[in-house]
Amino acid sequence: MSHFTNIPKIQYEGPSSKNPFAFKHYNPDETVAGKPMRDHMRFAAAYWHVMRNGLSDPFGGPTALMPWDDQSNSLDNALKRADVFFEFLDKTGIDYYCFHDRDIAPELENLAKSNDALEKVTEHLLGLQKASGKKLLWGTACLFSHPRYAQGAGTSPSADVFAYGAAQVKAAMDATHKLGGEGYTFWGGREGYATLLNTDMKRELDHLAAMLWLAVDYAKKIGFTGQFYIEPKPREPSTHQYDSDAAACLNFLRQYGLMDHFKLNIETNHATLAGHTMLHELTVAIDAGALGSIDANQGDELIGWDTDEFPTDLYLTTSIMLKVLEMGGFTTGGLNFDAKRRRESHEPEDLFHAHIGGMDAFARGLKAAVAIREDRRLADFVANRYATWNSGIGAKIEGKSVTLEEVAAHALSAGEPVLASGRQELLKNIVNEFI
Ligand code: XUL
Ligand code: CO
Repeated sequence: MSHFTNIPKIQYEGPSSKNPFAFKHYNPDETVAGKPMRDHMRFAAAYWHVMRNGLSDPFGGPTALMPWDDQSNSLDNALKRADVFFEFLDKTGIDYYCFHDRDIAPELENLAKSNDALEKVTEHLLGLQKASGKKLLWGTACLFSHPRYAQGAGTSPSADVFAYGAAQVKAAMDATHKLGGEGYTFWGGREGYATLLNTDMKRELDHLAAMLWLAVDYAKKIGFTGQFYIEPKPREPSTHQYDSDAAACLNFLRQYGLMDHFKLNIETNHATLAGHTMLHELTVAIDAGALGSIDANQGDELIGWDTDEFPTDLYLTTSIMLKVLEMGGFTTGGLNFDAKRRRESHEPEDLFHAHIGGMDAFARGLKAAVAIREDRRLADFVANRYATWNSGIGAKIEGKSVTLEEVAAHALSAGEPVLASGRQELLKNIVNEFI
């Protein structure tokens, strides 16, 4: 039975098409820079936004029409939603999805019953995956919605809450493993503090690391070889979250010896909230060899919270794809639309417009990024800008084969340095040639 009866399977019709249910730029099987577009992007749909987001905001309740959903917390309702979701994946041509345990299955009276429901839904999802060829990009546990996590999960002052969270992680990892998930994500929604007056920060961070180590060890035990990710976000819901940005996450991973086991899942709107550009966060992650995956969305400059809009900004998608190409493409990761419709876009068809727009925006970003790289003017400029490091005193400093006295002697003999222009305006003009 179809739940999106008026919506066709979305096909590529090219830039001149006026059909709102067609791709104008995303042509999944078209080869760009050596591989099909679908493999560059590895698009994923977020179960929580597509199936579970009623579109409420801090001032008003849900508006989204979900005629397939009876609004009950029953297993039956959860199973039916999964069918609808797979129809959505089929019609949009999105190859991957991501979930939290509590999006796909209900939280019931106790942990044993919730675990049981999760197993049943997982079984059902496995059947849907096999029938469709769709794949799981990553799974995760929701350790932030239930009131028990109000003071954190891994960082809770209560060891029993930690244990409950760990049990959820175990079950969510089992589900992810069963579904052949290529990754497992930790987003620490409540892993932070509201005031240091009641907080032992060092102890909380030790506990958070302990949670991650338990997961790493458990993965080995069950043979889960997927990639672990941490997703940085600076605030909201907490006042201060420990995983505040890419640099903070990397510092945490290094401090607790977890660098070999984790990569970062970088989300655009979280970068914005951290006071960084997405380009900055991606650069920090890539330079550490730790960019794993991307939560694709964008924020609103006029609203100070995590608005999770669908990515439509071509400068943004171009800069993201420049970075993805620079690192040689995704391996386990992809572009997960952690994005929701606006509250007033409440009809089911808006789900399609939203994802079509995001996919087309990334297709244009990919093509622009490939052209910018082939053109080479940007890359050559950057390489040239550092030319004084290629020989002479620069090469000696980089090679660590010089003393401070020798460097000082160089400065004395070389005289006042001559700086070349940074040419920011020219470089922006060059980027604009391709967008
Ligand atoms: C919240 C957020 C999460 C994570 C997964 O801002 O981004 O949905 O992506 O827990
Ligand atoms: Co996210």
